[in-house]
Amino acid sequence: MKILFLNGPNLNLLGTREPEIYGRTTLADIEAKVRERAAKLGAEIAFRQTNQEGELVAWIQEAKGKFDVIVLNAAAYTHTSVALRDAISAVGVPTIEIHLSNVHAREEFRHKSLIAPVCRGQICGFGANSYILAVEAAVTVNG
Ligand code: CA2
Repeated sequence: MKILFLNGPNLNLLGTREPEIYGRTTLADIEAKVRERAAKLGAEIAFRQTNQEGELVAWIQEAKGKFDVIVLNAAAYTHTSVALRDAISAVGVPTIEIHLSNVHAREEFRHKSLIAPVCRGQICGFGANSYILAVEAAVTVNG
């Protein structure tokens, strides 16, 4: 089982800014926790971050045949990107949408996810633990 974790814009700032919303854990800390949990469950992972929408699209396309599941925190592109939605839909690799914060309890523009309809499910609101829950969901995504 191979899981591709993709992180979108500004998530490289985690732990350094707005700790009241996003906590003090850095993306590197999250990656370490994900690797630990994945190893216990016998899953292999790749963990990437980019600020560019097109790079996320390219990584989703390249995942076909290489990864069993994509776990995607598309950050702000969640709410805006038809390109990401089309890529997820076209490639057909089961994709789990995740967020640190509970997007439904925040500003109205965060309530709408353009990618949710083409994802297997959504995990949000559990801080860094959303990523660990996603590892658990990913290993059972095909039954
Ligand atoms: O809660 C999440 O994981 C989000 O995907 C985070 C995005 C936001 O646009 C989504 O609505 C929900 C924002 C990521 C920005 O991360 C920062 C981290 C530290 C300081 C500033 C931004």
